Amino acid sequence: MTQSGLSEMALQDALAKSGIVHIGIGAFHRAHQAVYTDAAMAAKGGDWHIIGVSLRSTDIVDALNAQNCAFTVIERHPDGPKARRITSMSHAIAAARDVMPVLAALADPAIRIVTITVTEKAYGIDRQSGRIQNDHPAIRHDLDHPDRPSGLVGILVAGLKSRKDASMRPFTVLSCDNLPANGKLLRAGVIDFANRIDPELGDWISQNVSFPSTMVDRITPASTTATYDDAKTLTGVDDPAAIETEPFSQWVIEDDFPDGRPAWEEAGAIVVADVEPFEDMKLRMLNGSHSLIAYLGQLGGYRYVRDAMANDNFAGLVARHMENAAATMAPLTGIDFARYGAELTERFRNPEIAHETRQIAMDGTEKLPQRIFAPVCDLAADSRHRGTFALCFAAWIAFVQGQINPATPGENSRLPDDPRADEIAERIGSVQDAADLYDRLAGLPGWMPRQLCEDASWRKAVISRLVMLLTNSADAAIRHELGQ
Ligand code: CS2
Repeated sequence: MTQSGLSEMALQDALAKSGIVHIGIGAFHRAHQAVYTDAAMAAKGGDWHIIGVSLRSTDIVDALNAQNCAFTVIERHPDGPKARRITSMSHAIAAARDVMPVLAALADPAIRIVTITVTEKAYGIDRQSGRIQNDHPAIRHDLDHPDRPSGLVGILVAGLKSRKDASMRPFTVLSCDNLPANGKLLRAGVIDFANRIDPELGDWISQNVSFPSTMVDRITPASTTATYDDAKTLTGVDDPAAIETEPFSQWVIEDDFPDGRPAWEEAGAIVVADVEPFEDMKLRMLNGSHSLIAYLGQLGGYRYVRDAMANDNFAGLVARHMENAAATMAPLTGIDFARYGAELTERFRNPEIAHETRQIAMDGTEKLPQRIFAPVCDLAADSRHRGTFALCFAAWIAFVQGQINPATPGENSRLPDDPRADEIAERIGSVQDAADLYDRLAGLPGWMPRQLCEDASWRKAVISRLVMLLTNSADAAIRHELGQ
């Protein structure tokens, strides 16, 4: 039998016990939804295995299929690592090699939910308008080739089209990325895309498809040789798909699954009517602090989050930022923001977790809008809570400027790891002046909200901190922020 005949058979076998297609099978998915689904099936049964789709990488797909899609999750507890084998995935598909099996899975009635972790930059949906971004490479490709899509939105629309054409019920679409109102945003983008190729399809989606929002949380550093070595020691098996993560895990889900769902609450998921306040809390307090640690950490030579947290001033700054972020939100029944912040601090300090500031520093243009800009917009212009937000933005500017024009002699210029890297580099050029840098970068089209673009006190606050970062050091800027 041919290779494609074999994988077709494997897919058919997998579909017999599956209920979910998951797009984006990176470490985070394997540490999170795959674990919840594993526990939900162990507790309550159900044919909810996951068919995993990778949009870009082929290695992880081959590694998973070679081991029946079972993999090791190492939880890094303070008293040593614990390994767990996860068997909720049934089959993996590399969309970059051939998207047709993905579309075949999406057309199959067994699939009732499509879950997604593709990171912010893969959406190609404008945050403010909810319209698709015509210049996003995958969107552009998929509008031209709607029957052979390559990106998230194009694949979802093609899958939903096959359901409509066959008069079948649609699947529920569950975005699990760190974007505010992720379900609503994806719904708007999917409908906009569908309308461009077939307005009737757009109507059908808006009337029939549910897009619940979710808040997901688990700190999952990229796997390293230490991960694979520990997996081997703890389980006796070589596992190139092993991942490592912290013990903590959280999933808050809006309950809107017309065609059912696994009993995720059995594994601790919290099911609520409105997830948005939880998303804001996590994006602003956890992810915002992460970005602050990442940029200042990169500037100050702190390789891991735990190194930054081991410095008293840095930890004091992070605590201040969490208070500031909490001040941007309305009270949330049953949640004490101070306690949530204290728990985050403990998680960031975990000495067993080697979470690189470099990893978090990636894709700043995708992350800062919800982590920094949106919360600042919810504070008064003269609020004392703005300082650490301004410092984070200044640190991002200094970080990308330093990559393009390194201060250390002999070090080569690098493009930042960011989907807008070319634009950033072009705008920075050889500019060194803080005010000029701010104006050029804050002016990236469609990025910083207009309210902030027009806010002179925000501009001043960011520039004064940027001057300190460019002429002094990250540690000095931290001390200054703390009033020391
Ligand atoms: C991090 C997140 O890389 C990043 O931007 O802030 O991946 C963070 O670790 C997760 O959201 C934690 O749930």
